[in-house]
Formats: sequence, structure tokens, C-alpha cells
Amino acid sequence: MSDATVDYRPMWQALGLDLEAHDMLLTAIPQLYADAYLSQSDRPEGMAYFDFVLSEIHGLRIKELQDHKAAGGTVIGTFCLYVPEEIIRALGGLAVGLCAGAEWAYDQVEQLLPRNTCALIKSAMGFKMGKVCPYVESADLVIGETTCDGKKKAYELFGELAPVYVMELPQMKRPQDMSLWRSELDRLVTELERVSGRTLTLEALQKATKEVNDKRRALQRLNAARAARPAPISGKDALLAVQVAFYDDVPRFTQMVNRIADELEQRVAAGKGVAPCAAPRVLVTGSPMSLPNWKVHDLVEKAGGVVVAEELCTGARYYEKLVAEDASTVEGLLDDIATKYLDINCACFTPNPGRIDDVLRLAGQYKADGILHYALQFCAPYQIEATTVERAAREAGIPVLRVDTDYSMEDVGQLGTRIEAFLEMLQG
Ligand code: BJ8
Repeated sequence: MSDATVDYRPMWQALGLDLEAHDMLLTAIPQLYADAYLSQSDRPEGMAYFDFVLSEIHGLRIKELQDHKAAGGTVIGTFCLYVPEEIIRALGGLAVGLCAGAEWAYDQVEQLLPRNTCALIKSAMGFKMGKVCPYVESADLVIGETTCDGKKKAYELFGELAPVYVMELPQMKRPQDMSLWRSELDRLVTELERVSGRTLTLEALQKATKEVNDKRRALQRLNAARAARPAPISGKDALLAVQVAFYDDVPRFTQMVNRIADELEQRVAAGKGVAPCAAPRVLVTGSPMSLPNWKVHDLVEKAGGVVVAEELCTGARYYEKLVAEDASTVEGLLDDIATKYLDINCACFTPNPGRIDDVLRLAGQYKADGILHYALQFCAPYQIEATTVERAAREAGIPVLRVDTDYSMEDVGQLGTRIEAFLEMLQG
């Protein structure tokens, strides 16, 4: 995962990484990536950018973060879609997603957290405790949020290992919840002003809002092309683009994704796809899939299906909604940011009818033949809400497969068999 011609080890050492353990991580990921990604045929040429980003994700990108800090900026770690990147950027911060998608140092983690904690939380804690994540080690501040009980409580322990600030996220969407949420944005501004030593200005917030909106617009374009039959890009590649959106330089990412979108639009016009027209089309919905978690997409696509959309935080929930750009005061723009973010439909909210609407709408828009509901084991919000999603989808006549899994590879054989049977049923 790094340019062999550049020696990043002094940088990793200065960040306090456990170099031996980190070497093991850097040896494992490229093989997994090659097996899942580089083995695909007919990939869009623009995906070469993402191959490069992945190869440098612990190298060049970390160097960029250090350069940014040396020039007076900050690096802010986040774990949730509700944390507004616009405010972080407007105060000279670079936001980096810290959710992790691989098992690491679970032996240490399980001394702090119960074994039956979701893989996302255990993994994030494991990357920190195992000292293998240069992103968390670069962070001047980690922003948590009161979403699910697991994360909420884990932040208390995480705060013993890194500087953590927790936003209070309401669990309902009534007017009084919006007032609370809006006041939380003011608290966040104060905290980020403290950490950065800067003052929030309208100009900086407008610029950051436009940049982040442009990133989302580029992802909207890329994903809109997936509605075509045949699909012009694999689900795995589209998932990767959103996963990388949480780490990459914003303007560069936007430019590269727009380039891929141009290519996909040409492919659609030419009727060129990555899977046959008859390949069963699957919408995936549920818990987030953080890098390098592409397990379910890989299984679906190796079994002959194609994932055409994700109702996930690493999918449509991330890029579909934009912040209104016309406010002329800081307060007004913060109101618009609050509105956009509270409109995300996470299963941590109750009730959460917007997610059901989103799932059905996306299934129609992307011509999905079936829905795969993916939940991490011990993720109560998504595991329980799966019942509501399944009921609504069946009423709409859309077949559903429920998959509860984790980051291990132990269930791959059994999952593969279930997915193959589901795809056969969709074709029959
Ligand atoms: S907006 S989905 S990123 S809270 S998988 S830790 S919910 S037990 S990550 Fe999430 Fe924000 Fe919602 Fe998205 Fe808990 Fe479930 Fe684990 Fe989860």
C-alpha cells in the first residue's frame, strides 16, 4: 500500500505506529485487493486512479496530511456520516473517516469491549490499540456522536487513547430535535475553533460547502450511470469510490470521479457493460461497509450478479443529499447544514420511515431485481430494522435476502452458497 520508491517508514515511526504490525497489514491488503479488484475484466480505465489511491493510502495521503498540519492545518477523525465535513474544512481541517473494515488486534480489543460488539467498533478500536492506523495517529481530534449504544459507550474508552469530542445526535426528527441538533453544530464550531485557533467565516463556510457538494455531485453522476442495463461499472468499484471519498483530497477526488463519470456515460451510450444484460441486479442496504470491507459485493459479483446501488452510509446516504448553497450568513448556512445532515436516514433514529422510502425508491430507480439486506452481527439498529425493510420490499414485490455477517472470512463459503441461490431465484 505504498510507493516502493519512497521510504515512508520514518513518517510512520514518527506517528508512533507499530512498524512490525503495520508491515503485516501492508502485506495482507494488496493481496486481497488484487483478488477482488484487479481480477475484474472490463473495468473503467478511470479506476486506475483508485488503484493508485489504494496503493498509497498509508503513504502519499498520510504525507499530504502531515504537510497540511505542518502548514498550520488540522486533521479531524470522524466515525459517522452526521459529522459535517463542511464545518471541519471551513476551519482549516481535513476530515478523515476512521471506521475500519478489517479485523485487527481483537485480542486486545476484547479486553475492553464485549466480544459481542459489532465489527465496525471492534475494528476501529483494534486499529488504534494495535497502532497500525496512520489516520487516527494523525488526528488532532476525533469526533464521536451519540448514535448507537455501542459507539456511544466505546467513545468513552476511545477517549482514553485519543482526544475525543462527542456530538449529541438526537434519535428522533421532531422540531425540538432539530433545535438540539442545530445547537450541537454551534458547540462543534466552538470546539473546532479552539482546536484550529481560527474563527469561522462565511466565506470559508461557503467555499467548503461548495467543495463538499461538488464531491457529492460527482458521486451522484458516477452512480446515476449504474441505472443503465448493462451496468457500466461493477458494484465493487462504485463502492470503492465512496469508501475513498472519506479519505481523499476533496478537489482531486471530485475531478477524478467526474472523469470516471464521463467514461461511464460514454459506456452507457455505447451499450457497454461489466456484466451481461441478464445479470441479476442487486440493491444492497444496511450497515456501513468501511475499507477494506467489500466482502458481500465480491460474493455477489463473483456469483454472476451485479450490485447496482447501495442504500448505505458508504453509498447513497453519503452523496444523495446536498447542502443548500444560497445562505448569506454563517447562521443561515449552519441552519442549512443542520437540515441536510438531520435528513440522513440512519437506523439509529426512531421511527425511520425515510429509509424504507429510500430503499424502495432506489430499487426502482436502479432496476434492482432483488434486495440484499446486510447487517453487521450485533448491530441492533440494522438487524432489527431489517424486518421493516423486508416487509416493505416484499409488499412491493421485491425479493429480499438478509445477511448478517462480520469481517471474518469464516462464513464466506456459506454466504456464497446463499447468495448464489438468491441470484438463481432472481433469474428464475
Ligand atoms: S449514520 S450507520 S455511520 S451511526 S454498524 S457502530 S450502527 S452497531 S455505523 Fe453508522 Fe452514522 Fe448511522 Fe451511518 Fe453501531 Fe451498527 Fe456498529 Fe454502526
